[in-house]
Amino acid sequence: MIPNKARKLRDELKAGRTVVAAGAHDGLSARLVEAAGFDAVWASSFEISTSHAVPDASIVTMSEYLEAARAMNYSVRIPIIADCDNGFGNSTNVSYMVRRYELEGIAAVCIEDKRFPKLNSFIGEGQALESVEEFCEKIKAGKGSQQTEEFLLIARTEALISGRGVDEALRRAEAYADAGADAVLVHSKARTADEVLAMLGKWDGRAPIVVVPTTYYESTVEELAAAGVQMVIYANHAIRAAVRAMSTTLAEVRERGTTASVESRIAPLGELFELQGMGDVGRISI
Ligand code: SPV
Ligand code: MG
Repeated sequence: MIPNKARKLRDELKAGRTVVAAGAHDGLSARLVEAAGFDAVWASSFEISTSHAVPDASIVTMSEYLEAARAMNYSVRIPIIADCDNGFGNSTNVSYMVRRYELEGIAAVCIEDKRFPKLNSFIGEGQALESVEEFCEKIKAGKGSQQTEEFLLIARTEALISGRGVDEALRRAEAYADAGADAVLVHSKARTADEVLAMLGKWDGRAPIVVVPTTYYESTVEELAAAGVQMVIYANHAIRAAVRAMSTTLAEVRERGTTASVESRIAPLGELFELQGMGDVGRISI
């Protein structure tokens, strides 16, 4: 039976559990996220852009993002939360986007209030945001377009990222929840969780709060959950680990003219066959 992943995600949030997700960019990385025991996969625009070797700057198209999310969804049983930048345009684009992602079995989409073309949140200062009204129209358009009641739309505010402060983040989060968002992602690039915790201290719980502790990495899931966070996303660690491992290995092989010194450090072929699911096709003999 095809699992209802959106229902699963929705039920976990409703039950008050803290969902822990990790970023991925393809079927393999999604499968590794699942194997490590995460509750959900974040189909990260940063990771998918990096995997195409292009900037995370609205360069990858919706079709390419969707194709990557489909590959992830096919390879795991846990829900996919698709990072959809700012919805690829206006309310009409968001409506179309929601229909396409939902049809492919993606559990949730996340749209952010930055203006198109967006830049990754860690680039520059004071990126331009859409008005609250404009962004609420997008949320309403997205929610009005979904065909099932389970599908989730997460609204992300970049108020803290763009230096507008906790009160503006709170004002936007409240408006987005009232416009129908199923959860609100409050992003921050501060070195500590202080501004996120300040915002949470004023939050009345009208929707679950999602955070991405890339820069405040000393905060644990336990601490964030105790402050009321309902979803923690480790957005980019898989691809950062992969880049370091790939470049170190390739440099060593090129320098030494043999793979002998790296063999014990890299995954054996059998492990990759397991990840492929080759066991379903034929006997693994390596
Ligand atoms: C992503 O993973 O693409 C995100 C999170 O949007 S961040 O890179 O922190 O903006
Ligand atoms: Mg992104």
